[in-house]
Amino acid sequence: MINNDGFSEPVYVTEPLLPDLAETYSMLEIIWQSRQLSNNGKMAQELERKLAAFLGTRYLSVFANGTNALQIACKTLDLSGEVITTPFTFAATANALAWNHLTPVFCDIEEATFNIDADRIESLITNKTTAILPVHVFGHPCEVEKIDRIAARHNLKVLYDGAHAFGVKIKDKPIGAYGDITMFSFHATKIFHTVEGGALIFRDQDLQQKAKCLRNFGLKEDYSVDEPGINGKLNELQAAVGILLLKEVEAEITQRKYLTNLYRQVLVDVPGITVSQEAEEITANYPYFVIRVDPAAYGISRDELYSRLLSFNIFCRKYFYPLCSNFKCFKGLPSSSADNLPTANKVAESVLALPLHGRMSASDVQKIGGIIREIKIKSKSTKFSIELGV
Ligand code: T4K
Repeated sequence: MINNDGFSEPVYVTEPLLPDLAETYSMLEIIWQSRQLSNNGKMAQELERKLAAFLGTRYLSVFANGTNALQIACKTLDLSGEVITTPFTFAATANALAWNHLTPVFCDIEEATFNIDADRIESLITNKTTAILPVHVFGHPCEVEKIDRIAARHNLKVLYDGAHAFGVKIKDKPIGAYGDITMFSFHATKIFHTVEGGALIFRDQDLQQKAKCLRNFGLKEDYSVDEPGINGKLNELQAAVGILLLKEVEAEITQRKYLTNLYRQVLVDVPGITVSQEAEEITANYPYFVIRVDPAAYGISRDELYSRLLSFNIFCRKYFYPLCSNFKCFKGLPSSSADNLPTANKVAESVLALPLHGRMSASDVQKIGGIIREIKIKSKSTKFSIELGV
């Protein structure tokens, strides 16, 4: 039994946006009649056209998932040796490099945005460096102009991991307009999704043609293969989900913006809790609501808050803890040392993503904020105790 003040049903960090079921059946009927289930069928092509228009680009292709899209992007850009990236990201970013036999070189992050610290990138460049792989963490744009200038000076490629950045703009310029390639994830937990899926936006048509060939085993028109590719195709059923959800995504972002601002209001004066503020000149997409917990001022640690919230049926996520640089497979790298990454290590110990999705109501957010405030008040007493009512 849960505390009376908690939720009777679990509240998860996110919940997927779902297409209208009747419309989904209609799309399935079209697919059933065509019997084309995969291999760049009509639904996948229509989704690509619609997404290109929505995201303001000419060169967009869809893939089986975001990780697979990143792996294909590395091959498309002919990367080798070392790639400078951030440790404060989902495992997929560094893993995609490792799967291409590339060495991630971890760069520290900015405390304010959680993004790669562009001012530290140049000191990590060696004669083995071929690219920079920054992540627009939680949809907040990196210092794209600075990064693109560094890349131009050192003749490096720039591959952006924009898994969280769907629809984000900088001064009305689409986020995919920067760098050589930008990846978006269409996983079910994202604001726009195709159940599993992803996309790449390319600087030019040549890169797009190469990636499309690699997505289909590397097969050329005569069915020969020059460069071994992989199976990275998005199937027709998933593309249909994407076509339907594209109509819903603006409403989803609007509701998330409303809830985000509400969270900010409810939590802004809770000692020890830091909330993000609206960034200037950015069209944001509100994929996550991430707070930072300062144990000295809040009374308990991030990990204790995470556990206490579970007892109220609130399931948060510690995005992104542990850092990629602290994973067993990357820990031995020289750039993984804690001395090289002081800010990233500090931030990873304090972040907590609270539930945020378009099916939540204002009262859900007020209730979660109220519980976090109440935990703080109770933690003032020397011996912390909350009546769990179990
Ligand atoms: N780069 C970055 C920066 C990324 O964040 C990601 C993925 C990638 C690259 C790779 O893109 P993909 O290859 O995934 O396209 C989730 C997602 O699986 C992952 O896509 C995402 N980032 C990451 C940040 O979050 P988990 O392990 O936290 O997901 P999970 O299963 O715990 O889901 C979170 C909550 O969502 C659950 O508590 C309940 C809810 N949920 C989840 C699913 C899958 C549902 O209600 N229904 C569902 O179907 O990784």
